[in-house]
Formats: sequence, C-alpha cells, structure tokens
Amino acid sequence: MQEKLENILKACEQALEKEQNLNDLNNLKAAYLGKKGEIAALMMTLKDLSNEEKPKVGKLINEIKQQLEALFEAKRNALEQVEIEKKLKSEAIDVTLPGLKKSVGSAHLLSQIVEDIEAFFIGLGYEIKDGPEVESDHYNFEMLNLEQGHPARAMQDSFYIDPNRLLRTHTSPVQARTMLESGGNPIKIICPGKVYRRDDDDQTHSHQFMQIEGLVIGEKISMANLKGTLLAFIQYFFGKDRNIRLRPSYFPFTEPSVEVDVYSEEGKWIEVLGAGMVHPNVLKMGGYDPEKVQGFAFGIGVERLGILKYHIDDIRQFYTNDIRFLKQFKGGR
Ligand code: FA5
Repeated sequence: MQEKLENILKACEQALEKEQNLNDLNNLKAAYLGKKGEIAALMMTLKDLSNEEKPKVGKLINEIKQQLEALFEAKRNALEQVEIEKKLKSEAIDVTLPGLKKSVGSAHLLSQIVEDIEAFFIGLGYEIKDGPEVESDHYNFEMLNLEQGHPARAMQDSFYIDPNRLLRTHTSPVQARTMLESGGNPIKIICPGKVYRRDDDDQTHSHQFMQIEGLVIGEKISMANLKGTLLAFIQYFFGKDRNIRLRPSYFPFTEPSVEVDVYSEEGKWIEVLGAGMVHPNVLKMGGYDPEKVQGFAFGIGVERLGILKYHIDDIRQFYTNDIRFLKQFKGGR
C-alpha cells in the first residue's frame, strides 16, 4: 500500500509539472482527490482490511491526501501568479507616449451675441421670454393688427404648415402672448429666437435668422423712451461713438413706426431693426386700455448686428458651419 501511495504521489508530481492551465489543473485535481478519484477509491478498500490494519493504512492515505492537496494548492497559486503577470503586461500603459489632444468647442457666435444683448437688457430690468417657433396665424398676424388678407402680410413671405399654422416670421407674436399672460400689468421683456421667411438667401438675407423682440408697456411711455433705450443699446453693443438714425416706416402693429439704422465704420447707414409705439388696437387685443397705458416695441435683426460688429462678409457664414469661420470667435464662453 505504501508503495502504491508513493507511486500515486510521484505520478501526480510529474503531471503537475507539465500543467500550464488552471482549467486542466482542476480536472487533474478531480482525478486524484475528487469523489471518484484515486484517493477516494483507496479509501473504499479500507473496509476490506482487518481492524488492526485499518487505522494504519487510513492514516497513511490521509497523509498522502494532505500532501497532494498541498501540491495542488501550490501549483494553483503559481499558475494564478503567471496569469496576473501576463495580464499586467498586456494592459500596461506607456505613460511616456504623447497624449491625444481633445479639441474643446465654444459657443457659436450667434449665441455669444444673444447673450451679450441679453446681459444689457437684464441690466435695465428686462425679463427674458420665450415663444413657439411653430406659431398660429392668430398670434403671428391677427393679434398684431394684420387680419386675413391684409396687404402688409406680403412683407413677410411665410412657410405655412397648414392654413392656420406657420413658422413664425418674426418674434412679435411673443408681444401678444405676453400681454395676454400679464393681465393688464406693466411689461418689460425681450424675446430672442429663430424666425423664418421665404426670402431668397443672399449676402444679407437668410430664410432662417434670429430676432430679439423687445416690449415695454406702462404709464407715460413715449417715443423718447424708445429712442433713448435703442441709443443706449447700440452704444453698449458697438461703442460710444456710434449714432443711430430713426427713419419713418410702417408696421401694422406700431404707430408711429420707425426703421433704425446704425452708422457703420464704412460711413454708411445700415438698417438693423424695426420699432415703434405699440398700436392702440394691439394694446386693446392684449387686454390693455390705450387711454391709460402706452408701450414701445422693437425687433432686432441679430445677424445684421453681428455682420456690422464683426465685419462679416456674408450672412450665410452663420449657418454653413465652416470651422475656420467659427474658430475666429472662440473668445466667448
Ligand atoms: C419685423 O420683423 C418686425 N416684427 C420688427 C418690429 C418689432 C417692428 C416690433 C416694430 C415693433 P422687419 O421685417 O423689418 O420687422 O425685420 C426686422 C429686422 O430683421 C430687420 O431690420 C433686419 O435686421 C432683420 N431681417 C429681416 N429679414 C431678414 C432676413 N431675411 N435675413 C436676415 N435678417 C433679416
């Protein structure tokens, strides 16, 4: 028996030496130490031995069993170590390699301009408002004194979605929405947003552009307030030396109406916005008594201001996403 056991031990040692793989090691362990393994088989033979021999042989088998267990444990540790080292090697990072440069984006020039303008008006106590870009004919035109068939509707060629809905042609519908919301209280808001017109695209026209609407309603509001506000705004935006010119104009929702030009560095007057005193009909439809309160409103063309300030040659530069153009204005956020 002693010899048999030593042979098993030797055979196992040899088999273990060749073993390189943890899975196979488990199979080998089962063959020696498992329920149906060699040691278990020897244990089964104990019952055939005499009472005298039984404890001796039993002890011997147990000793070999313990040795075998120690051998398997040692081999398993060794193989695991090898595996860890392999993994460490394959996952090693060469920290001396040059890193990948991440390019950081920045706010689009139009967003920078809008934020700049918002900052000015917030400073004067205005609130920022929002309105839908898909607007009803009712708010885009009718509430602004432009009933169906009004000839001035032709001034703003529109993209209709169905007979009652269109992409708003200006931010002015927010005037009407805000008046109805405000329940007759004073108003001081601006509303920046996208607007859409069926204009042919050229250097100064785009079918999609941005406006910033302004609306102030209260007691004793006059044209002088409008002019003072716009002059302060233009001088904030362009610098103190700039002047503005108010030309009489026509909008159905303001009376009187003006078009505002800025004196450009090239020595020309350039139109940047439309404005006027809110028409009594518009005040009435919005729930205000034109005998008691007055208001002024304006609609700034954001791209036109940007073109003037940053000497941009073509309005389409704002929308074609040429990275060489955009990179020139990374100064903002
Ligand atoms: C209006 O849209 C009026 N709602 C403005 C207004 C508001 C008047 C409140 C009175 C009271 P107008 O169509 O002129 O007006 O447009 C206003 C500004 O938007 C223009 O001065 C111009 O700067 C800009 N604009 C107009 N059409 C285009 C276009 N196709 N592309 C780029 N900018 C444009």
